[in-house]
Amino acid sequence: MIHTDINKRCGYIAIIGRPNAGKSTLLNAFLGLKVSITSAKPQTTQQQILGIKSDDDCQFVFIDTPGMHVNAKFHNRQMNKAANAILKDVDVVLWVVDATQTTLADQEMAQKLKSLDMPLIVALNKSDRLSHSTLFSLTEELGVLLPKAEFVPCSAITQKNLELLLTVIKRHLPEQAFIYSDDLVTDRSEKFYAAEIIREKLMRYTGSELPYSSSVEVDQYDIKNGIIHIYATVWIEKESHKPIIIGKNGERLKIMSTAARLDLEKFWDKKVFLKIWVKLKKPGFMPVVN
Ligand SMILES: Nc1nc2c(ncn2[C@@H]2O[C@H](COP(=O)(O)OP(=O)(O)OP(=O)(O)O)[C@@H](O)[C@H]2O)c(=O)[nH]1
Ligand SMILES: [Mg+2]
Repeated sequence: MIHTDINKRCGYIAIIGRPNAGKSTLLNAFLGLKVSITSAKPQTTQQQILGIKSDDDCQFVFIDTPGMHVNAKFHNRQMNKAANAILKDVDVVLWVVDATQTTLADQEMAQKLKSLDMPLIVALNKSDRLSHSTLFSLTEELGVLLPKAEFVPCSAITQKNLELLLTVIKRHLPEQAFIYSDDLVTDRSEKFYAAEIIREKLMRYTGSELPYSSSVEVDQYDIKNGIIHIYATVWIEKESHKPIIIGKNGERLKIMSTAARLDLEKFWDKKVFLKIWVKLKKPGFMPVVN
């Protein structure tokens, strides 16, 4: 149902920050649902994803973004360009900082964000691993660089201060009718979501270089007798990557498939049948983007 009432608030919130800061974990915690994949490896999120939270009187339209690098090398330039572009069109910017690992790059990011016109909220994330005094000094340090920003120490994992963060964000959203239907949680297709969840398992269960050089394509998605059937391919660049994904007697692929299936069943609240193939990319091959 599309709402037309006034006295409601609705707006776009860009979630930005360095890779691995916890942006996607925070978005999922806000929604109470995994819409965006997460992992301990940097550059897990590769494309912008909308996550929509609709309360009675407020619709938060979050845009999860790939991690930004302040000093961008070539392969990250495109990602930074995309992140910079969204900063022009949102109502609020939520900068997620990994408070356990602040570096000079965060100071540089603060300098960049200083010139923003829209409200800036700084989430000092991973506070579950820090003392009050450390959080206090970090707030003071960044507060000097960003005098207009609002700082909220929080933890996406323990959910600490997430309600407070939402209240602070809500104050800055414009009064207007909801933009999206209140039962929509993401803008992405089922095929995209399934491919992302499989990619998450690759990120989580395999070594460092492999997930970045492989890609996932969902070849088929349909519902038969109330069961969702998904056929997917993991495209790899080298034959030597195959055993890494498949594992001894297919064990690792089995573990990854099961983990992916359980996530998909939880998200859709339906039974899922999932079949994954691992195939070698041919030179010049570009998989279809779901
Ligand atoms: N201890 C702790 N760990 C967290 C918290 N939030 C996120 N993490 C962990 O940080 C890692 C990165 O989380 P992501 O949500 O994937 O980070 P991201 O900022 O989306 O990363 P990219 O998509 O790569 O830019 C994961 O291992 C999370 O479990 C938190 O509040 N506390
Ligand atoms: Mg992410």
